[in-house]
Amino acid sequence: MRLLVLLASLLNVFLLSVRGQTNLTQWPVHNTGFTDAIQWDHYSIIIGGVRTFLWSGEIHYWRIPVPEVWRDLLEKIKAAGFNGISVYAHWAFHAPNNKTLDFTSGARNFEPILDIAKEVGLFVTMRGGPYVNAETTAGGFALWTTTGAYGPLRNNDPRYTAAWTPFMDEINRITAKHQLTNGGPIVLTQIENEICCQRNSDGSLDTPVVDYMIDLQENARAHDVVIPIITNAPNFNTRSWSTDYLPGPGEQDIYGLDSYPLCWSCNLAECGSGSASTAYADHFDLVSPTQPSFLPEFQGGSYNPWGGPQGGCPDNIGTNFVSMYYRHLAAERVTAANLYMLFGGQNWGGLATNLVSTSYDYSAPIQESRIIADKFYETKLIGLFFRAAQDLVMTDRTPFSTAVATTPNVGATVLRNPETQAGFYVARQSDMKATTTVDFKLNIATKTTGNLTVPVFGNAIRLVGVQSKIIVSDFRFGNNTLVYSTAEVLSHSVVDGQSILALWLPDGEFGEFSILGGSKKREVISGTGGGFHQVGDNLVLSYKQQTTQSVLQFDNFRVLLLPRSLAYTFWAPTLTNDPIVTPETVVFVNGPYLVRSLALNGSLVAVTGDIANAATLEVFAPTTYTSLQWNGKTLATHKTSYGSLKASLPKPGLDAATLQKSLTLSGWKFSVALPEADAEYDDSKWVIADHLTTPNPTQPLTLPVLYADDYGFHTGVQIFRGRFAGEATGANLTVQGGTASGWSAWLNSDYIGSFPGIVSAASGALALSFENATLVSSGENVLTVVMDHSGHDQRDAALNPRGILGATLLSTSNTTFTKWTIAGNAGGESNIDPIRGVIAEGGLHAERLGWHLPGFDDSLWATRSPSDGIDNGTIAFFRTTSRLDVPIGYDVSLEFILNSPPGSVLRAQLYVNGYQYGKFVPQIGHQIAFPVPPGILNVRGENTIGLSLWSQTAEGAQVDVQWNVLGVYESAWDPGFDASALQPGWTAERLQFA
Ligand code: IPT
Repeated sequence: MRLLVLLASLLNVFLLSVRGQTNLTQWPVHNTGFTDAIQWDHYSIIIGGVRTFLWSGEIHYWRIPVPEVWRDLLEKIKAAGFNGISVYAHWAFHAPNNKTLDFTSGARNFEPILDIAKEVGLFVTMRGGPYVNAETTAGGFALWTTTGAYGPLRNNDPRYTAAWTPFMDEINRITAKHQLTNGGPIVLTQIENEICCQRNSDGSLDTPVVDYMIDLQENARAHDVVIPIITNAPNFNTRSWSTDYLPGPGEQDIYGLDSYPLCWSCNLAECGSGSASTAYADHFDLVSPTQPSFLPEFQGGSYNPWGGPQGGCPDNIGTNFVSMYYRHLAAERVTAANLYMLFGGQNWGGLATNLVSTSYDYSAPIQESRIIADKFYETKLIGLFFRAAQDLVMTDRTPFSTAVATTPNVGATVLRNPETQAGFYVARQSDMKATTTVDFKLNIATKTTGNLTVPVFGNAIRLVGVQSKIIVSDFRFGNNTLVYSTAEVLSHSVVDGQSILALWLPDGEFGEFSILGGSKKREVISGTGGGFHQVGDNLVLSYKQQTTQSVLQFDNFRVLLLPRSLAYTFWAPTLTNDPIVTPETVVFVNGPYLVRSLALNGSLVAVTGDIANAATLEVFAPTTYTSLQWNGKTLATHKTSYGSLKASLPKPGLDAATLQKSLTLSGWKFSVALPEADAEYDDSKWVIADHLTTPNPTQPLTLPVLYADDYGFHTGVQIFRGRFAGEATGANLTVQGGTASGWSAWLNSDYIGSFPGIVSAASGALALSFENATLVSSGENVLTVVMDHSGHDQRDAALNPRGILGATLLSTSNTTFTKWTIAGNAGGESNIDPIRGVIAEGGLHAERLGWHLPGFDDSLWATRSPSDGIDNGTIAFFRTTSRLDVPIGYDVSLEFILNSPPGSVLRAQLYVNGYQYGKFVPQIGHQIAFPVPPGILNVRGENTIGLSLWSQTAEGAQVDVQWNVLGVYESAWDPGFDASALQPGWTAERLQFA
């Protein structure tokens, strides 16, 4: 069977070269064999019989663990012209131990994100794992698999198979329930993530991996998942799992390539040679010619490494990147792509792998604070175009060439629809990183009007540095055709049976378009026009884009000319929730910061959305509609001379500066929080670390084994207490908490030293002297080691141990440790707080006893603020409450800013209503701003704020904690929902974890 498929595809490739690029019947149409609701071929994915440009963005429900917020995000995604989202699951998030699977508590029930996607009108690509990578701890592996007891992971080892099977059973049950054929939004599902490789370097099959992929595929099919299974290759070289390339077992339905041309973090040193290639078309022609050119991950931004700049690297990954690289996808004939990330969110609790800090903003189009700004708007320009350019779903390609442009070092890739001959000239400078401004004309071939050099009359097309433009030819909209347009198409809509075409240009640039068959009517009904020219039967308009909108009326359609500044706040909401958008369902709106929805109701046009400032709302609705409603309020509406409806949206009553003034953090309470350092501390309920062997492939330097994972603690701070009796002058300790982690040690309550942490090493080794500590004359001494845990490594490095690798006493009389005990998160794998989950907290005294939780009684604590801090090498905890009263009708983006005096060496963790939403380590890095979403924060109610403060020097430490208002929006989305179910409070059960 496989052989036949291979022969068929080879024959097709052969036919392609013999017959040229315009033969329509040469490419086979595939399906999974279980349904034809989703098909695919060389050109595109065909959903319900309709060829679709799948333009999607990645969002992780576990990085925004508040289901109510998912709607806000998905509405923003839809508004930017996307028709899909892609969702990684997270095995560790659902599986606190190897007997429990939780798909019901809080955000662990992720079915609402699927329901909301369906309601909003977005397809879903489900990427269930079991491995996901994603800069999350252990790449998403259930943390109990990191011990080594399940083998090296990601192969056919029966121990590993038995571990993942129940999780994937459930993922696939949910996937099947919500797949397209059952009325749901899921159209694709991915198994595993970037797994390499189908073959060994000598070409033989890598059977353990191949069998694993077969098992994963069979698991999906056994649960009636009938949609295509996709695979994502990490780079151009692995070439695995494609049915078109060296066929063999373990292949998936649709091959995809992940690509981050500017690297995936702003640490450019990570950019190996080759990762910067963007020659996707050649790659897909080689590896998956009978399948659509598909990027399951394409750079949406880049993650924030420890020590990197706050907010990722917006400099090289902003609007210019969007303009150049998202258009380049089209140039490479890509018709399915997913931006990783579209919304990043946060590594709250212990979610981060040790590469990254709390922020997973990713410089993504939607910021971690949920704010949308220029990058989002620039992405919207291309998203609306992909949605509107129906002929782009089937094109043949002529590679980039400067021959089509009249200026050196400028060129275009030409895409042509073999059925309609519609052309897409993706123009750019030869050097994608060139920063010069160039003007050029383009030599185009049109079906209707022959060869032309455009613009014919007006000023040349301009590219300002890293910028690309898609110049269309024979572009169909409604019953009309543009012969060409040097201004870019934004969208088109059909209202009262007449098309409206929206074109945009950077403010002040020149555009020209030609109307096939001309138009008797050529009326400038608003704003300015330009020069009209009759060319044969066609009518050409040449114009300079003003900073205002122009509206032009032709015989049977209307054109809006928009400058980029207004195109940013131009919206094209749809009247149905079909992700495949037809122009009849689109209504144009301009003005607001965000438009979420539009409905036609009686004579009312009901628009919902958000504004931060006064705006003018304009809607291009059918003539029978006479008034506008904004977020439920009917507005004084007037009809413009050209028939649109307009109304003023007054400046919202609340603004960021006013809210900022009303927010204070005061009334802090304080407690010391390191009683464990005392030799007398009762740790009789702690786990005794007495293992003399470990399943971990890395063997310890000394015994007993002090790997925390071997004792059921996988995340957060861990505390180790080693006892000894007798003479010793110091200790040699090697402690591994992951890169950027650190540790400190105390002997009988005396602080004896710290490893402050560095980004380049996962462990720190110190020879600590007992010189400044007091040993007991008789009885036991206790050495207490507190280790910060920055997360488990990814991929096969997930097994790298965390904990003490080696501990020896410096003693002339051979004194040795007699007993070790370990404390980690309260309850370990027993999951005592299923809502926040085992990943949420660590083993600090304050965490174990639940001091960070709402409802803990701190009335007997002293009054002291974190900015007063602590004055020796110890750990303390601060608590306060803060009430927010954000008025109904407003959404807010709030964050906490943490600061410390220069030179501070400390580790602080911020807790909001029991959730750890910030790790502040000034000696390592950048991050001082910690946004917290509604639902974690009560925007109408009381908030319990906690701060753990661990001084890593004998001098003590201070941290200043402040509110910061990032944005205030009058909004249709309500952040003030009741989130009490997500914020379980303190119970006396916590007392047992002392
Ligand atoms: C790619 C991973 O698939 C994804 O999970 C995430 O880790 C991303 O990188 C970086 O943010 S792997 C990369 C080598 C392309």
